[in-house]
Amino acid sequence: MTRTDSRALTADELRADLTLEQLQQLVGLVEYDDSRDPFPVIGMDAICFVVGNATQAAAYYQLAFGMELEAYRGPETGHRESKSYVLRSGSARFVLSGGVSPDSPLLDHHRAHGDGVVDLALEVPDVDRCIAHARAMGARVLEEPHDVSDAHGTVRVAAIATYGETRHTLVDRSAYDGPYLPGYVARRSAVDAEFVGRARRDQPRRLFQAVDHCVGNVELGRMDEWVDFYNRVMGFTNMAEFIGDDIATEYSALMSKVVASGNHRVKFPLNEPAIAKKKSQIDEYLEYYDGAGCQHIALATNDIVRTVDVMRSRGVEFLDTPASYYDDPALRARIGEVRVPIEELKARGILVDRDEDGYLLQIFTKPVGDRPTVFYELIERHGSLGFGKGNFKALFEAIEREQEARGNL
Ligand code: TYF
Ligand code: FE
Repeated sequence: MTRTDSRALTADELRADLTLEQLQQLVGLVEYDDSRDPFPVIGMDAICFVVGNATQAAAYYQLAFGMELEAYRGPETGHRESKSYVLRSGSARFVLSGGVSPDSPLLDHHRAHGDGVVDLALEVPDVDRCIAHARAMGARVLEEPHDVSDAHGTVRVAAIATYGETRHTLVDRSAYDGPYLPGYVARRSAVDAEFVGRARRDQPRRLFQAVDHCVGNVELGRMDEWVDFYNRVMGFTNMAEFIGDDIATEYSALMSKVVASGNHRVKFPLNEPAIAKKKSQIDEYLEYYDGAGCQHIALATNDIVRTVDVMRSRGVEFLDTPASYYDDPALRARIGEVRVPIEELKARGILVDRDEDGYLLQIFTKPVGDRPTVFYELIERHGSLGFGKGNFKALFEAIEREQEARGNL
């Protein structure tokens, strides 16, 4: 069956106010035949972080990123070991966890890696089918399929290992209508509505609507192994965009390939360091994260200008782009007309790229934690299914200026 019907929407998107057309435009979905997919994926279920202080991180993501608190689990709900806050913006869900009891394993994770992504959880229609395929293809199964239930219903979950200490939890929540997962309680934002993108039309709009892609950094020479893992174990296909040897040695100091789930709802670029003139930004990440891990999360917005202005006004720092980027006649000619006057983009450092399918606007934050590891991208797509290939040079130069300021270049 070829489909782009409502079954392709996650349970959360069905509840949110996004149409399928809006989502297709935002994250670039394709039509595909799910009966031939050995590992059907509906979409991202959650991005789960371990942080040093989940209570304060939850406030940061509400105040600066305009996310809404929707669920909680912690000592007050009978879970004495750790605290977890579940935040939402459109279909994007973040879960922030921190250790409470001194023997919490989350504290060991944090000691090694600092704030980081532990789980790129996927919503799937059939957990058992995915795990059977993954196991047959040699995946490391971290959690066998099992049911978790409460008065709101039953969720079936399992987990497989990916790069570093990162995992993919697989979630079938089709028989559940409670807050996040059984064991969590509903909890609303106490912060002023001014800061939080409410779902109601008479309140301020949210700052982003979906997760566009999640990037992994892996060790030198291991990118192809992980591409192969996503191909074999999870049935992901390779997307056209990649950074090969040629670009790597010229300026980027990294190599990159992109894999995507059958419906393209989930896109995972994978980077490895390249031996280039300068110390790779990927090596800097691997050193400070103490291994492979998630490097950046791209958030899809339909108004990047407003999102950047609001986030900046709330203290989020973005990489700056030199004026020369916008004054380059070759760039001007290539990008042509875009939704926003170029002066507006220049004033904010928003990058533009165009390919045969359309264009995209994008901008990158500086690392959001203490270590030079995890950062965010904001992306507004208008047809382009790429990742901003035309911006790699300007972007990597901006990243290297930061690396240099940290004394790591
Ligand atoms: O996700 C991407 O491929 C783009 C470009 O260290 C990129 O956002 C690639 C590597 C990197 C930063 C950005
Ligand atoms: Fe990206």
